[in-house]
Amino acid sequence: MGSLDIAKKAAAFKAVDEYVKDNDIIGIGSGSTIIYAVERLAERVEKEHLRLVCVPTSFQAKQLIRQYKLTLGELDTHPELNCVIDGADEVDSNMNIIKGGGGCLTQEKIVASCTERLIIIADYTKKVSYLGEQYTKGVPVEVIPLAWVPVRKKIEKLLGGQADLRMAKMKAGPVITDNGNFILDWKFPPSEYNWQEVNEKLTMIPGVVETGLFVNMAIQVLYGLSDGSVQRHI
Ligand code: ABF
Repeated sequence: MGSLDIAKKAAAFKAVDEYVKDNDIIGIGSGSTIIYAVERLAERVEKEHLRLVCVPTSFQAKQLIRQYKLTLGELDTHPELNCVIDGADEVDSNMNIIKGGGGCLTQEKIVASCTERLIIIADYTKKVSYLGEQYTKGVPVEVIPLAWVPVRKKIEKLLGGQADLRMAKMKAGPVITDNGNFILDWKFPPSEYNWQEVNEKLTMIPGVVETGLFVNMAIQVLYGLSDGSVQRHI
């Protein structure tokens, strides 16, 4: 196993061991790190006979829950979650987070809003002092398809930078989210941002569904290191 995977697994296992208990309703994030969390949940269910309900944040998460034979729940029946475990693309020193590199930002944010305990799991490369330091793809913004051009123009006029339509591999067409929408990746100019304000400005634009900026949402970020140890954000 490579050092990145050792780090992802360490963070994921730690989160499940520390934050999950019997009878919990757990939100399951998306991405590659979350796969290790689901693996650990399944191990604990088998060994400790935990009774858990898992609420997915994406099609991928739903498939994982099924694959590992965990109990699948939904927000209709479980609108309050004991905790949500999810990954991230980048986390700054104030725990402002960019998510949505994998395209699942809207459902991830909805599910995260249904708990008081959003726990982010990430490998050590995701920890930065300011957003944009390492992750150069920008802030993902999910948009209603018919609005993508006006939304792009408005973002660029309001905030500067460049908002690019995310394309599928081989430029086969735009990436379509689980909700049937497009994604603009807003490459923001270097500046000192108030990310809460930026998020509000973006979400006020008609046609914007949600952004990948998670501000004041996570209560903890666990960073896995290459030696298998885990560093806490706070
Ligand atoms: C999801 O998966 C996303 O919000 C984020 O874009 C990505 C992180 O993936 P990984 O765990 O593979 O780095 O959590």
